[in-house]
Amino acid sequence: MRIAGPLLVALVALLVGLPSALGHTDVVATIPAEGARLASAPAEVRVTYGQPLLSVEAAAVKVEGTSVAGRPRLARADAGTVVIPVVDERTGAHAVSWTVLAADGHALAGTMSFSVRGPAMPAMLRPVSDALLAAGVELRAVASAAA
Ligand SMILES: [Cu+2]
Repeated sequence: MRIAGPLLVALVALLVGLPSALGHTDVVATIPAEGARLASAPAEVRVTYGQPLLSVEAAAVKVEGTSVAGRPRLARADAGTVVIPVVDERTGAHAVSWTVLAADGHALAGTMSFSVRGPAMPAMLRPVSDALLAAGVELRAVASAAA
């Protein structure tokens, strides 16, 4: 049986086009970006898909296994964006994971990570340095009283 050329082309185009037409959406961006190194913890994590989602089934942000995330939701102005509040400011590696329902009803899971390095060393060490200075002053006072 001979299939007419134009019909064959149309059939192939339809079959090739099907997966993307029926396929679910992908992550197009996250805030913070994957691998980002931040000076302080973000107020929230955003994961944006290329198409609107039905719902957020679950989401977590963990630092050394401890959850720092609040209740996740879809952004009011953009049903393609998952918003995960960060309610506990911690330094270190932040592991983000989520499961959403795409518009086609498929559950999509994803992960990403970023890190928070916290304040610079001098600021962190300032209280220690102040305490050492105060201790030094006390030691001198004791030494002069003993002399
Ligand atoms: Cu799908």
